[in-house]
Amino acid sequence: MSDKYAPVPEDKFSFGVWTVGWPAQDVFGPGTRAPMPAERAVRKLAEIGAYGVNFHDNDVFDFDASESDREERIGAFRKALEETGLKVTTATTNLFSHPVFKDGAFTHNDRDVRRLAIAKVMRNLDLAAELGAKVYVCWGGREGAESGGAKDVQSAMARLKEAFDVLGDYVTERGYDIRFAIEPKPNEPRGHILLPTIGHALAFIGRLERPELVGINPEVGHEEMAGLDYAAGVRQALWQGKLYHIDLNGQTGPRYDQDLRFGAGNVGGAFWAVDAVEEGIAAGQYSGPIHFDFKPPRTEDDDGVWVSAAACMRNYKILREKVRAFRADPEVREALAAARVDQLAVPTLAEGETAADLKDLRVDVDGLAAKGMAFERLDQLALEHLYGIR
Ligand SMILES: [Mn+2]
Repeated sequence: MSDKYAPVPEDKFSFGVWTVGWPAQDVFGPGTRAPMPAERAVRKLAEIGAYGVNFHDNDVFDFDASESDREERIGAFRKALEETGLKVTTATTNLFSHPVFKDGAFTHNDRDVRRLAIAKVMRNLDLAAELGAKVYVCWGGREGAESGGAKDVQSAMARLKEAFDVLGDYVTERGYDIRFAIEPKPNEPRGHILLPTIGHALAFIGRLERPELVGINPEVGHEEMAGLDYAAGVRQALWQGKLYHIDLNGQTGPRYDQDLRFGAGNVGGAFWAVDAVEEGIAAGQYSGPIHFDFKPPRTEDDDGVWVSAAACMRNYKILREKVRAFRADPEVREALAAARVDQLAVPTLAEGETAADLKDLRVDVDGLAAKGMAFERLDQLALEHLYGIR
């Protein structure tokens, strides 16, 4: 459709190959759709207007592919990329599907599995660099446990740090222009996952030998599964210079990982997510792709897959328009000022003041306490923009 919500390359919309390619198997039943080779995902995504893709090694070739099969599958993937002009914005490793990773990868209790995991990432980093990926996502899907005694968490953190340090050395020695983005998730498939939230991941990165090489890839649904505010997490990551990638999708509150198309589920959260991401882009703090990591529901056939993928991009552009209109609305600006939002940017102490200057502070406590914050008017304006009546 050629309308103002149709995707254009400047939007930098990208998708995981595994999103549209998911055959829709779940805990209660087998897949309802045919497996999709990576090259078909690339061609169809290009057709609906995407800019780029992210891929796991095993989205392209099987875990146990022979060398010749691996080369053949990569060749078909590369050919589709070249013919469509789709970019590889991002790459990642499947460290969770094969039974060998049942207890995780970098933090598996068995050292041999940990060594295998690091080697698997290094091999796909070579391919990622060759295909032009700038970000390497690390989702520790099975780095965790179901029970308290199963995992020595302090040792697990040390092994996680070791893995990121080794991988940081590897990309540096190879001269790859690649940075890592840790993707937090609180649970599923493990009962509890290490680095469960944006905050845990940001704190962990500070302990690494090359922290500048590692940021985060926050996912809407993963934060909302933990009852957290995605937009606030994105903004803290921006403030810390650590938003290296984003995974957008939809979620309805704390429950299983729904992976709905972006814009579905928590609609208000999606509005503020776009507001936060666009703020980062405008400030030059985020320049990565607008990436979608969702799953077309098991109810959908192949047509439904592409309807839901196109809807992710369309919903982002609809919400971006609404966010821009909200920010440009004179009444909103007035409401923001009335709510004293702008005053938070003013340092609490004046230049030259020290803590001592606050010792004998006198303020009008009763007056300040009595004054309303006027947030309801501000939020109603946001809702009216979102509801489409302003
Ligand atoms: Mn994700």
